[in-house]
Amino acid sequence: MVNKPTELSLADLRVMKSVEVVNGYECSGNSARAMQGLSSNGRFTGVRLSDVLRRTGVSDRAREVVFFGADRGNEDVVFRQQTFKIQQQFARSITLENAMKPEPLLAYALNGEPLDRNHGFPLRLIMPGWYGVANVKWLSEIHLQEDRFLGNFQARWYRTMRTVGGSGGETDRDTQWVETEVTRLQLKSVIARVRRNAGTHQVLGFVLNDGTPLRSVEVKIDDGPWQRATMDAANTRFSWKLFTYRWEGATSGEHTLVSRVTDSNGTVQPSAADLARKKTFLEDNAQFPRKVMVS
Ligand SMILES: Nc1nc2c(c(=O)[nH]1)N[C@H]1C(S)=C(S)[C@@H](COP(=O)(O)O)O[C@H]1N2
Ligand SMILES: [Mo]
Repeated sequence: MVNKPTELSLADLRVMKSVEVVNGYECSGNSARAMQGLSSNGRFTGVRLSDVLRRTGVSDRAREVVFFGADRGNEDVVFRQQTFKIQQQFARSITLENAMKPEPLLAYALNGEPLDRNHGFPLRLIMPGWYGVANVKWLSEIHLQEDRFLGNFQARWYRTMRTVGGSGGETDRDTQWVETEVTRLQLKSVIARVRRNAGTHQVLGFVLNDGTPLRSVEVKIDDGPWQRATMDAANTRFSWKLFTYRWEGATSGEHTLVSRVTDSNGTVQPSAADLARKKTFLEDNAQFPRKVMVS
């Protein structure tokens, strides 16, 4: 559903107007319980997706923009009682409305260097403020269509199931199950490091979110009060947002440290207990208590 189906080389894209974004994201599977550390931050360079779409022209009926990676594999798909082995290309979709916003980027460079193979050479989609999975690597095709895209990585693997209402009991008639796609980063902060610093201790961490301005980040030590942390002046809207907290008078022995972030809408990072009704493991943005030994 474009007016002019177009093939673009990397050289064609490199002569278009380039933009940069410092973008932090994490894998939606990242959590204190399972896999840890699947997050990063970098400066991506590329062209605006909206510029490319304007160049091809978009039909009035198009609603959905689908991004295909070059990687593919076989997957068993159950339809009613039948199982099919189907070939799936990695693919994700966004609405045309989101595609025409200024943020989405077709990126060919990371930190001033051409993307390397692991990070999606030659080209990847960058969706600032969204979970890792949205950032399709090894981009080979962009497809516009009217209907929703139902591929595995959109409709099946990357979704979250939670209960609302009722007692939360899984068969309680008053309890509703809500299923949602994994899209924008849920508000999260993590303590990443503690270091000794001239008689005090410095606690360092980062925040990831959808780009909403932040109100505060607080740190709690053992059973003490929440104390305000300091945001790094170099943080930008879609970067990971670094913070530090000066920990005075740490006594030797083991301590538990945790952080929590609040955004300007008043949304507060949940505790693990607050997330009890999220039944699937993706999008775990719970506060993350960490133990540290002071010698
Ligand atoms: N083509 C393609 N793109 C992909 C994936 C993939 O398997 N194939 N994985 C996604 C997921 S789940 C994540 S978390 C990010 C990881 O990006 P990184 O390798 O730059 O950290 O890439 C996303 N883009
Ligand atoms: Mo991921």
